[in-house]
Amino acid sequence: SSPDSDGPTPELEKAGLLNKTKIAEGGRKLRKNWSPSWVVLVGNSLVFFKDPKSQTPSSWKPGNSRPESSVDLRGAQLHWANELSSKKNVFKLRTVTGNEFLLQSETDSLIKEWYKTIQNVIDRLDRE
Ligand code: I3S
Repeated sequence: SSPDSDGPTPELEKAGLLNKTKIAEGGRKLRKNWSPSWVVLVGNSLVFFKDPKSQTPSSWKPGNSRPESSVDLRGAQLHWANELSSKKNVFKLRTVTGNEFLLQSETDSLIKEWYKTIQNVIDRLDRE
């Protein structure tokens, strides 16, 4: 395929370490299992990688590491969800397909930035 077949390279909006747990898959509730995740917001997707700190230096090669999973933000819903956890600074992301994730950080400013940036992407996609 031609280099342009996927369109322009999507813009990298944000990347960082957050605590993550998936709580529903296709609307079906899952058992919580919190773990640190390297989260990358690029184009219309939130992409999750294994915590780079839990890997050996040689296993973490940016651009060479396979995502654990990724979330299409089109039609997604974002809500603060401190009632869903004993942890502070928790928000819930729900995809159109009924997958639900909680994301959390101990750092107030950091989680607020993530919330704002993800919401901006969702709003942009809603207007398209
Ligand atoms: O909402 P829950 O069920 O109280 O969530 C806690 C549990 O998932 C717990 O694991 P167990 O399945 O072993 O009970 C986790 O260790 C906790 O982190 C979960 O609660 P928080 O409040 O951390 O989201």
